[in-house]
Amino acid sequence: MFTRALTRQPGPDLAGGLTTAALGAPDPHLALRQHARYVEALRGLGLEVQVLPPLPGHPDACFVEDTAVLAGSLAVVARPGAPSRRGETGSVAAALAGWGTAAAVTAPGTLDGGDVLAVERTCWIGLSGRTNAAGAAQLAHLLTPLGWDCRQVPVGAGLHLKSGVNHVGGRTLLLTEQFAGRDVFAGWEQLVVPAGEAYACNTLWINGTLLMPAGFPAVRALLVGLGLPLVELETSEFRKLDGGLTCLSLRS
Ligand code: CIR
Repeated sequence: MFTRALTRQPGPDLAGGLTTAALGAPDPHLALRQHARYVEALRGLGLEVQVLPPLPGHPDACFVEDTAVLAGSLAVVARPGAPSRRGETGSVAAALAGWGTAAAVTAPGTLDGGDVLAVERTCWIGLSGRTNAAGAAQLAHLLTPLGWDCRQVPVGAGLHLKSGVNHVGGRTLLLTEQFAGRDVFAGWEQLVVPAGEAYACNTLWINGTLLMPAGFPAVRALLVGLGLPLVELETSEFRKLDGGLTCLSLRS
C-alpha cells in the first residue's frame, strides 16, 4: 500500500521539455489542470500528496518519477540520463529527506526512475538511452543486500522500462508486446497491451485502484477483467512530452 506521493506542478515553460512525440506543443494551462486532477485522484485514494512548485529552467521537472527511486527503506536520488534534467534532483532530494535512507547514483552512472519497476521484493531495472549499466549496477548494489531480487532488462526502442511494463496489482504485469514473454518476467502473470494502445501501458496501481490514461478502450477492456476500480485521467499534455501517469509522482 502507498501512503504518500511527491509531485511537481508543470511550469509555464513546459513546451521546452524533451520529446520524441510529434503531437504538438503542450498547453501549460491545460497541463496544470490535468495535473491537479491527478493529485486529486491520488488524494482520493488515501495518499498524502506533496506538490512542489514548478522548477524554472527545467521544463521536464514535473516528471518527478525520473529523479529518484523509492524502494522499501531506501530513497535513492537518481542521476538522469539527459543532462538537461540533472538540475532537477537537488530539490527532490531535499523534499525526500525523511522518506527513507538516503543514497544517490553517481557518475559515471546514469539512471532515470522511469526505468525502475519495484514490486514486492523484485526490482526490474531497464537499460535504456537514459539508464546505463553503471547506474543499474549501483542501484542493484544498494538493493540486493536488502533482499531485493534485481533484474536488468534491455529496453531497446522506447524511452523507459515503464513505457512498456507496469504492475497492475497482485502478481500481474501489464506489458507491451516488446516486453511480453521475456524470461526476466517469468513467474508473473502477463497482460499484453493490444497493438496501437501502447501508451496506456503506463497505468498506475494505487492501493487496489488502477489509474489509466483516458482514451484507450482496448486496454480499458483488458483491465476491467482484473475486477479493480478504474479511474481514467486525461494526460494529453504530458503525452506530448513522452510522459504518462507513473512519471508524474514518486510514491511510497
Ligand atoms: C523526458 O524525456 O525526460 C520527459 N520529456 C518525459 C519523461 C517521462 N518520464 C517517465 O516516463 N518516467
